[in-house]
Amino acid sequence: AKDPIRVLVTGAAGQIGYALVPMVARGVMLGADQPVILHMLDIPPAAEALNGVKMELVDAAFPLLKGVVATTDVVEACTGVNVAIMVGGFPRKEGMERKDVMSKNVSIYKSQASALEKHAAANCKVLVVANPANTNALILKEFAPSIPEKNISCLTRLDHNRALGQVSERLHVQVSDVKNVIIWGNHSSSQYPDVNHATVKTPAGEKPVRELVADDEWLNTEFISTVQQRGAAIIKARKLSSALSAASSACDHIRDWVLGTPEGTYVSMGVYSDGSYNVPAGLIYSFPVTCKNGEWSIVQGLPIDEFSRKKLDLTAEELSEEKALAYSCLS
Ligand code: NAX
Repeated sequence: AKDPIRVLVTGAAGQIGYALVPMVARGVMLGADQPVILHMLDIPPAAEALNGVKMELVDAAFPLLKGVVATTDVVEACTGVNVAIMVGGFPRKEGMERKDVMSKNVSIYKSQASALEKHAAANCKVLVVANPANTNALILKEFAPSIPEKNISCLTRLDHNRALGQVSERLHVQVSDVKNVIIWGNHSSSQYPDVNHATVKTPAGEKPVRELVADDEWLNTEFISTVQQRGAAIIKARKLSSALSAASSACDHIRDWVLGTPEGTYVSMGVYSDGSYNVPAGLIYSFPVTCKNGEWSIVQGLPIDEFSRKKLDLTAEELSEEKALAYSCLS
């Protein structure tokens, strides 16, 4: 039997945490034959609720779940973890300045970076979900210099999956037959959902999404804004932000990263830019990637038209501004 993998979920008493931990315990993230030990972190005001989640995990009698650590101590939470899903953060409340929210998250991600750096297993893979996800991941990277930058990422897979979902609804095809949409840039409304390289599996072979939709106007306007604004639409409908789809997408992100992407398929991940596609180096930016042997690589050589170029640059500018704001919170 395989040795258990230790998975940290921060913010585990929150709504994404509540959807995510049972998925991890059922093998949705790391495979149906992979035992796991869950480490759950939250802050003291949520300690009792966190313990309630632990009770439910025990009650669910998951065969793959070999242990549960539920704690408000960041060192205990980070010790020995192989995978860290950072869902905890400071939410933006009505009337709050962007800078105040940034400042709270910078201090959270700075201290959690240090704890991970000192106490996580070597080669721990980190996924930041909490907003501002790209910039929180960047702060984490800066304050955990001994964690390889290849091991730090942020979640844009939910946006990617939303784009697949929109194409599938529009064309009345199975979502599993749609692939290679791309989310470029920030996990915010400046992101660019790009279908220029996306295809659909049909009985006559793979066809470009642009050819099948045959409505460039829709693809260049409504499709993009629907994906960009989907988070807000969920809040309006549910009076709560996306949780099950965020949790499921976090599982997809880690599963593909650890176990690999299927041949010919790419997915979107927020990763440290090396300057590919003329995106400024030193930002955590969402790119198309493929994964093999536990490592992602950015898909190279995709042609970028003028329309796309502008959108890639716009979301990069927003990320540069966020980065500057985050750094101004440090001084
Ligand atoms: P909740 O407010 O339900 O849960 C957040 C939890 O984090 C709470 O239990 C809170 O006590 C805890 N927490 C706060 N500070 C902490 C700290 N320093 N250490 C550990 N835990 C801490 O929010 P939820 O709906 O679960 O969303 C969590 C985060 O995901 C938010 O930042 C949200 O904006 C972000 N999202 C990111 C998405 C993405 O695709 N990247 C999509 C979904 C979601 O909006």
